[in-house]
Amino acid sequence: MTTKLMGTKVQRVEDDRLVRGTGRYVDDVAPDALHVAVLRSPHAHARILSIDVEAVLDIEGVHAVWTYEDLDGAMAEPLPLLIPHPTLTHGRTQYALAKDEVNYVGEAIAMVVADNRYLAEDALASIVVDYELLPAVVGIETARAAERLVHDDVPGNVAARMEQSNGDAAAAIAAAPHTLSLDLAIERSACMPMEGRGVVAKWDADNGRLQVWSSTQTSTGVRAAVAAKLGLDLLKVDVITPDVGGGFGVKINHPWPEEVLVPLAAMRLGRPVKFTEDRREHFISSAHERAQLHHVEVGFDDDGRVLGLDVRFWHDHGAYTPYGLIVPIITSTQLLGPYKPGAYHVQFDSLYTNTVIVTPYRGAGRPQGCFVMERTMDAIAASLGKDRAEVRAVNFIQPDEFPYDHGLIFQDGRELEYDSGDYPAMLTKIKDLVGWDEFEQFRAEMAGQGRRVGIGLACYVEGTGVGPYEGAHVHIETSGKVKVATGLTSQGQGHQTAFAQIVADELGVRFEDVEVTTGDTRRMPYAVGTFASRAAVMSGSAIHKAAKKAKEKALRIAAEALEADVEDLEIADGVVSVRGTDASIPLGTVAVLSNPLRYAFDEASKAATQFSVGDPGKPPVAEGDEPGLEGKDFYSPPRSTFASGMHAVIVETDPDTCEIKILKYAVVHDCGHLINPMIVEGQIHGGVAQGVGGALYERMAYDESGQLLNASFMDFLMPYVTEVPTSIDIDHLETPSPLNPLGIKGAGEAGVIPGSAAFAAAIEDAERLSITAMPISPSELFALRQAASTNAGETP
Ligand code: MCN
Repeated sequence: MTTKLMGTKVQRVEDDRLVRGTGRYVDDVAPDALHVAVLRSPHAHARILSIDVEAVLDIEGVHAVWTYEDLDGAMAEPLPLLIPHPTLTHGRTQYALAKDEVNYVGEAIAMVVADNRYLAEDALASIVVDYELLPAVVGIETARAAERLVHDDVPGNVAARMEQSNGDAAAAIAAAPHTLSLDLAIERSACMPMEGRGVVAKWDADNGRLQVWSSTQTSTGVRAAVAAKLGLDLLKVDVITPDVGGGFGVKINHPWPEEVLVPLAAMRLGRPVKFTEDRREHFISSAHERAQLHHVEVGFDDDGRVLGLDVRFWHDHGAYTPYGLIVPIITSTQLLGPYKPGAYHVQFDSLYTNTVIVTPYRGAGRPQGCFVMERTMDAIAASLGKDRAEVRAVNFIQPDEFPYDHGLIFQDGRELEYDSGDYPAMLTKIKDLVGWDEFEQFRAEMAGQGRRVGIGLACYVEGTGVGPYEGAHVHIETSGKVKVATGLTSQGQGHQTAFAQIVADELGVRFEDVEVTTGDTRRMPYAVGTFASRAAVMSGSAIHKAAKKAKEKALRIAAEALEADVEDLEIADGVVSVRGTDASIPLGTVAVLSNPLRYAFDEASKAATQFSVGDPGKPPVAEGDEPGLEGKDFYSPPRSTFASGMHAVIVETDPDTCEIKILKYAVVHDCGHLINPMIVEGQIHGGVAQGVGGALYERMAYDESGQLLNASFMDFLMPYVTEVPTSIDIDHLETPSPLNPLGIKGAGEAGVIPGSAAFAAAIEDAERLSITAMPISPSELFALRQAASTNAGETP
């Protein structure tokens, strides 16, 4: 009897290899490749008057130096705008190499291909660029003021203005017994995967075939872009994503300039070519996120029930909009969290600034939305003198109200309709886990020792598993081993383990016998990518369906071989047997029987001969079946599935130094049925660590001229292990999704979403100060204390 693996803590198969240093990353591919170095703009906004590359050509070891002038065909066109939107009336994307103008420090201007990176980097110094400097637009306030423009033809620096509403929010607020206004800000930050971006290309001129290895979250997206830009047929381009040292969203944008420039160089030079991003490049030439200013108007009743909510916000989009409006659209819809907002109106402006582009970073607009809504809940509770958890509870969507339609359109263009959840049960769990009701006693004890503590709570709902589709291919070898392929990529989420669990359960094979490949267009050419916490829902469901097909075929063939009815068969540990008898056949032998050619020529066919299945010349493949023991299928959901969670944190603030210490961090999480609770908890741990970074440490410090002042790990503060909680108390709730066969919802971004909201609440509770902007540093907390005591007429 094979034990079901769904829901069990199976050890990750990836880890042994990775922790021993035997992973294979893009930079490990083609050690003999030529290297690319990119000349990047030192100015945030400038016209390029001339570029002189003459001196570079004389340098020994340099194979090529190219600027925009050397690009032709589709390569000379701007990079694609991946997700257009009707309101994105002024979308702009950059060129692979800048044409005429640069719009942020770090924008690619020229490339050198040389024997090695050292030579290529040195050669960049010999390129002479004549710039006419233009005034830079840095920060949301400057962009809004529009005294100067990022793009001459974009009035007001507004790339897009979008609004949605459900009901008449203004009227509801005007009629409400209580009202509040809040201004809330989140600063710009970015994800910092250990491995930066990277790409390698090899051109096989004899076969007209291009092979590309990319550290990407979408190998099929890169493939489509490379083929289109270089004028190649899709079937002549393979994109392989080997091990990826983290993506966290930034690697979903594609193609990066280097992702098309490196293949172009490989084709032109007939040699393997490589680009590996360094850390400084990651800071100034990949992508950032998060920066938004928000204005909230809310009307509510005596219980704290929201009657009307109006949110206006401004999104810093950086210099270009390659990924469309996904981030602000997510904020505008997902800020509603688990609540019924009464009448709702939201409007945002997506603004150009002369800074690095903005694309989704884990959480993608949700940390901002959660901050806005949870700050609003806390403000309502404070104004009514009510318990913060109680105010949340009166606003919850109730378990019997699902599916719950918010009357809005979500990021995927479909209705914002929650599929399932149980927010009251979750609130009970988080209160128990963190000790909410006992906290005042703890506060008093701490105060007795001269210590200041505070508690904060934040709730969120997260749309996960967005479409349109993912596919899977399950192939049973004659050895009985099972090879599974799905097209989306892995950056550390443990897909090889979780997907193997699904296949082992469905097929009845041993977990050890299943091997999963992701992100290789040679194995699965149709796929979308890994983002929006969609792999478990999308590929998990597709794999489940494909395994089911393979199983049905195996049972059909085995039934004929065993002269039994399909209904009487079962598969366990990779062997098909007739229930209640000794008759059985290994799946590997069924695979032999499924393929007449293999039967004739394959050594493994001996097994079939020994098994004696009747006429060896007549393969028992049912009429209409294709040869081979495999199953292929796709999954396409009707709409997103909505996971949810609640975080609570207890902090201590130092009365003298303003240091903020985490005493307890608790998480209750609902991602439907869990495939692997250990992986999900690992995802939560990583997310919480990023949430701590976003709340207390990480920000992009631009000066007025658009120079990023902290573009290194010396200056950009990422939390070390010493700054993240040593233990996180986690409890799960499983409200299955009715939208997919396994009842799952996504989990990959959840941990990061409520970080800023929960910390702001806890610090506010400890300090009795209003916290309206995150992240918050000890010196900012000190300034707030000083301002408060000055206002109160005390000596600071
Ligand atoms: N899982 C599960 N049961 C569920 C849901 C998920 O066991 N009910 C497991 C899945 O099988 C998968 C993991 O949890 O192994 C995450 O699944 P999912 O929520 O589907 O998220 P994705 O796999 O699509 O990963 C994307 C998500 C995003 S959007 C970012 S950003 C992110 C993240 O995952 N980047 C990561 N987690 C990351 N983790 C690592 N180590 N590195 C990154 O770059």
